[in-house]
Amino acid sequence: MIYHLLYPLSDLVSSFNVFRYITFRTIYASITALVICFLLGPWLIKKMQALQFVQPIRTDGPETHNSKKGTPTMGGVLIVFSVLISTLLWAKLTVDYIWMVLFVTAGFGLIGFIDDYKKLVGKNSHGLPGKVRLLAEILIALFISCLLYLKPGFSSNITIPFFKTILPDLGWGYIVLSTFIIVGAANAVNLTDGLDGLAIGPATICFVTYLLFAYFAGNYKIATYLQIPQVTGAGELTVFCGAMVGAGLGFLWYNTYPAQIFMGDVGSLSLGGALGTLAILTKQEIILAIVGGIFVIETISVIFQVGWFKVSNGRRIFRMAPIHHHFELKGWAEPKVIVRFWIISIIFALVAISTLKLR
Ligand code: 57M
Repeated sequence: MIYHLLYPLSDLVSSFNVFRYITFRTIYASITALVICFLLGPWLIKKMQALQFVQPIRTDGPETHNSKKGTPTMGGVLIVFSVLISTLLWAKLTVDYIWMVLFVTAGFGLIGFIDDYKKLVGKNSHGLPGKVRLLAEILIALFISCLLYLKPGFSSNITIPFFKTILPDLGWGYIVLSTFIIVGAANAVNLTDGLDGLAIGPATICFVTYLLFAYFAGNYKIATYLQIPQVTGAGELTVFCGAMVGAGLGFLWYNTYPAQIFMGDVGSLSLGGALGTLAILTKQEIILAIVGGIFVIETISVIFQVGWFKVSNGRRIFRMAPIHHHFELKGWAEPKVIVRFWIISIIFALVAISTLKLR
């Protein structure tokens, strides 16, 4: 909004010319989201405590989690709120990609909010029925995927990491793939959010990576040089990613070990949904599996654990899945697991960025 209000006045006030630059607006979108988190965080923690929106702890989990009983949850409302406000303030609102990614962020956040609310108020640990939640996620992802597919000039080719010249055209199959990526990313982040800062750390690292991807895809010279798909308007998604990075750091300030608040499904689903949508809009779809490698590993650990449990009549591969619990049960202190997963996440991000140079 600030761009639309102040940039037109740059003839009168020359310093307003700065609002035309994506880099400037990205930095201030990040700072704005961070400040909102710092201002509202303490109030939200007290509010959730007063409303008794606190996390029930399952008895079948690692014993170290029992001390977490009573920790406020649904802190994801702070992430979603600060990202929405900051993006609406600093992004160019005539770019449809901004509304698409905000729609998914808010839509998945609402699904998570309803799930959390039913768990906490309904006192039933299941929340929304799994099928209903999955259907709602698929409908939102499908809507955006169809909207994108029908957008004039949209390409249904996908980018294959390491192979720049191979750009298979999936046709309407792109709608299926992008729906799968958005829903899959949301649920992968959701599974990962099982230790203090374990989801928000890697998610923030992913948003920094897609901040770069969005800027490169939206810049004709850079996209041509790197031989990546040039996506007109994708550069504005850099501002959204900046807001997400600011919100992520702001939430981490309270979610770091020992957590004062958990993000809840409202946070994990909105973060993952946004990440999946960014992968689609920037035409960097498959590389999300590398950027979000930690989320992939966590999800695969569950698939293998449950699958092996079934085929081997009750035997387990890991001491407990997702894999972060396996390391906890091996005796790693929680902060050790968390920071090591962050380090691995940074390595994944660096490898993903390096593939842009590889031809
Ligand atoms: C999402 N939720 C956390 C918090 C967070 C199929 C199976 C793998 C499903 C999985 C599951 O229940 N996943 C749900 C993970 C929960 O966190 C809440 O959920 C929100 C995210 N959606 O924001 O509100 C617990 O995680 C801990 N936590 C922190 N700090 C944080 O910042 O310590 C969360 C955020 C919180 C808190 O203890 O209560 C979760 O773990 O449930 N199930 C599991 O992950 C369970 N694994 C399991 O059953 N493994 C089995 C089979 C099914 C694979 C096996 O290995 O044999 C584990 N989780 C729990 N207990 N709670 C282990 C048992």
